[in-house]
Amino acid sequence: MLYPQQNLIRNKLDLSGVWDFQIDPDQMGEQKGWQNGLVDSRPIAVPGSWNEQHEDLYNYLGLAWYVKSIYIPQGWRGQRVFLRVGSACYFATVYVNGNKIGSHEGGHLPFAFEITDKIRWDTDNVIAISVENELKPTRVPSGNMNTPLLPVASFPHTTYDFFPFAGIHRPVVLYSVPQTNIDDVAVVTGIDGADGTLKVTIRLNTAASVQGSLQLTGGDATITAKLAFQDGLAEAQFTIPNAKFWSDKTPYLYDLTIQTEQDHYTLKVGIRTIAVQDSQILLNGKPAKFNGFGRHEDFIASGKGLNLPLLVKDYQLMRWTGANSYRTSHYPYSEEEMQLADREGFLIIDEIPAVSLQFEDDENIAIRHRVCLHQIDELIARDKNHPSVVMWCVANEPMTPRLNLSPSEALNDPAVAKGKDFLDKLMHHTRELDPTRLVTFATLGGTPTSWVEQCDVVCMNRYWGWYVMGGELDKALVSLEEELDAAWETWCKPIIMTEFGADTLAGMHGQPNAMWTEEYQAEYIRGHLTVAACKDYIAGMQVWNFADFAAVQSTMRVGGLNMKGVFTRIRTPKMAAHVLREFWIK
Ligand code: GCB
Repeated sequence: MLYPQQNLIRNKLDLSGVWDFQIDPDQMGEQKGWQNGLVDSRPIAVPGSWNEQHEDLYNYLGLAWYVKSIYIPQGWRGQRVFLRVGSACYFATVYVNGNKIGSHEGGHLPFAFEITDKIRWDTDNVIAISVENELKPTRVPSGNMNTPLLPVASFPHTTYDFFPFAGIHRPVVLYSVPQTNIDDVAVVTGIDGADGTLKVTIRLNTAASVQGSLQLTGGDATITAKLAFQDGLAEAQFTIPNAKFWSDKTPYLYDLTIQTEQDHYTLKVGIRTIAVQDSQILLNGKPAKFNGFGRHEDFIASGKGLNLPLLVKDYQLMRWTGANSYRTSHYPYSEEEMQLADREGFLIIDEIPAVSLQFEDDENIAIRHRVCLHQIDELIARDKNHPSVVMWCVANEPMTPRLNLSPSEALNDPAVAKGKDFLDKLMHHTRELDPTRLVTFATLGGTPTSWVEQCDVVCMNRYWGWYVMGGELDKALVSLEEELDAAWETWCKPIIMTEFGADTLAGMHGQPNAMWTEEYQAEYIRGHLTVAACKDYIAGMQVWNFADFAAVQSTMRVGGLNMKGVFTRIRTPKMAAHVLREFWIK
C-alpha cells in the first residue's frame, strides 16, 4: 500500500483538524441519519484519541461519530479519488454524503476506499466516520476474556496493560490518482561486494500494457531503466556500482522515481541486507546490536494520536541515549514514524497488535487467527519498503495458563499444541509474504520451547529483579545470566532482550535503593547491560520502556501509569536514562 503523495500528477488533501464528534452508546446514529451530520456535536481533534480530550470520555469505548464537511478541488475532476484513514481503533465505517462506503476492522493500520462516484463537485461533501473500540475476545488485541490473566483487578478489561485509547489516531486524507495508476511498488535490495542490487516490482490498478520508466538517484549514480508493463505488471532489476548502503550508522537513502504514461510516484530506498548467522544478526554482512527500547505511542491529551513534534523529539531523545533500535510494541506505529526511522537510521522490530494471545477459548481462536493473518498482510503491504524495518514480530507474549511445563507435560497440553499451531502459521505466512526479513515473536518466561522453534531471533521479555525476585537485584542478575545461557544452549540463535524494566516514580530516591526509586531502576538497568555485555549471543537490549505511559487501572499501576519509562510521560529523563548513555554512547 503506497503512502499518499502530492506531486505533479497526484493530489493529497490532509483533513487533520477539529471535527464534529458525538458518542452513540445506543448505536442509533445511522438510523437517525448522523452520516449526514450530527445533531448535538462537540469538537474533537483528528488525529487524536478521544479519551483525554473530554473528561467524560476517558473510559468510553463504544461507538462514536466523526463528521466534517469539505470541498474537493475542481482540479481533481477526472481522477480517481480515495479517502484514506491512517488508523482508527478499532472498527471504523466510512460514509460520504450519506452513502456507506466501507468498513475496516483493526487499529494501527491504514485503509482506503475509493469515493469517486460519491463526490459532489458543485458543493461541499459530508465525510462521516463511525469508530467503535469495544473490548472483545474475538478481537486482536482481545479484551473481556473469561480467563483473566492477572490475579489483580484491572479496568478496562484488556489482556494487556496499556490504555486502550480509541478514535481516529492518524490523519484522514483525501488523495487522487489518474485512471491508470501505480497501485503498488515493491523493492528488494541486495549487496554484491561494493555494489548494491535492486529489484523493483510495480503493479498498476488495471491489466494495462503501457510504457514507463524508472530512475534511481543518489550517491554518485543516476540509473534509469525502461519499464514495459504487461498485464499491469513490470519488473526491473539492476546493479548500483559502488553503492552507498543504508545502516543505523549511515542511513543513506536513494530516490526511486517511477513514471508511467499517466502516473508518477517517488519512493525512498535504502540498500541493505539483514540475516542471521550463528549468534549474530548481520546488517549488510556485519554484526549489528539492537540497543534501544520497547515503546508506546502515548502522550498527554493526544493519547495514541499522531503527534509530530513528539515524534521528532522522541527520536532525538532516543539518539541522546545512544539507542539505535526499537520494537513497535505492541502494534504498528505511524507511517510517519517509519519514515523517520529510515531517515535517522533505526533498526525496527515491527509488531502486529497480537498482544497476550490466549489459546483456551476454542470458539474464538479461529477468528483471532484470521484477524492476525490479515494484520500481517496489511502490515507487510504498508511497511515492506522501509529499510529500517528488519524484523517482523507476530506476537507479544502469547501465553498458556500453565507456563514452565516440562517437555513431556508440554507435549500433552492442548493449549500448547493450539498455540504452536497458531504461531507457526503466523510465522510461516509472514515468511511467505516476505522472505527477505527476519521473523520472531516476543516471549515471556516459561513460554513452551516448541513455540520458539520457528523464530529467527529469540526475543525475551524478562523481569528478573522486578516481577520475579523484586528487590533482590544481586540474586536476580544471577538468575538472568543462567536463563540467558540456557536459552543460548537450547536455541543457538541470537537473543534480544525485548523487555526488561522496573517501575520508577520520577523524583523518588533511596539509599540504599529500593524498588520504585530512581536508584533502583538505574542499578537494575546497569546490572542487565553488564550481564549482556559479556554474552556474544546477545544481539540487543531493549529497555521496557522508553517513557512512562497510560495504563489500565490496577493495583500495579500508580495513577493509571506504567512507570517503567527511563523518561517520564512528559519526557524528562530519570537517572536510568544517563546509565543508558554510559553504555550506548561509547
Ligand atoms: C510485559 C508486557 C508489557 C507490559 C510489561 C509491564 O511483559 O509485554 O506490555 O507493559 O510487561 O510493565 O508489566
